[in-house]
Amino acid sequence: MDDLIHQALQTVTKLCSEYGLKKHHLPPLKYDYAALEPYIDSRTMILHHDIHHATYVKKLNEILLEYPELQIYSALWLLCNLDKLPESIKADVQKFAGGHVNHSLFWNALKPFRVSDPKGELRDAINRDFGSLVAFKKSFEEEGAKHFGSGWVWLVKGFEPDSKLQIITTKGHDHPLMQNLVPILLNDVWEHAYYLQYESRRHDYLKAWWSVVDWDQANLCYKNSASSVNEILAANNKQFLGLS
Ligand code: MN3
Repeated sequence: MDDLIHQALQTVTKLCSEYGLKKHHLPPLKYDYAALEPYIDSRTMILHHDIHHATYVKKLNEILLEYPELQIYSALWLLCNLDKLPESIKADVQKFAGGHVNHSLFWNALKPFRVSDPKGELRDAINRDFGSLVAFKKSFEEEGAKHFGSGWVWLVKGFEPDSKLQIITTKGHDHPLMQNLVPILLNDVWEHAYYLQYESRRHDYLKAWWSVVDWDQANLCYKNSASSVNEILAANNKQFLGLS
């Protein structure tokens, strides 16, 4: 019996160290704060990454302190499973997990060096569904500019292999997977993303932003071969737990 208890304790300890009490972390930027200038200034980058994004991560971890059973899930899983969370934390998890997920994607969608246009399959799909890259960019800017209040503008696709590309906007920090759509490219239209440099000229920011878009990253997202939200979330949880 003692052996059994000992074994059980060992298993629990192992599971806790492997799966439990995981914290969410602010991912470091892969480039300097000033690297995206003159399109995005360093002061905006410092505030955006080190204050705004860092606060979302801190708040998310604070909420989850009381809920060890939720600490084995990635922020994306939590965001896409709000209906499984206690009512009292649902709204805050939506804000802070969403903020963490979207900003992590956003930093990765940018790159400081001279960018080229989209290539291969993504370029073909853009031409097929929007007519041309120029027409796509114009629509993306327009949707981003007219979105009311804080939110994000996205290029997305469905899970079906022949699904068309679409431009959507989401409120707050909501994410396309919440409506069964796969994100390919995103831009932040919260005022904190542009106001220091562009003031109320959101459209100017949206236009300038193309100069720092990492199309290789968008291409990778386009090629995402997952067949369902659950498949993406399972892979994301594994990554969060360090199992992949
Ligand atoms: Mn932001």
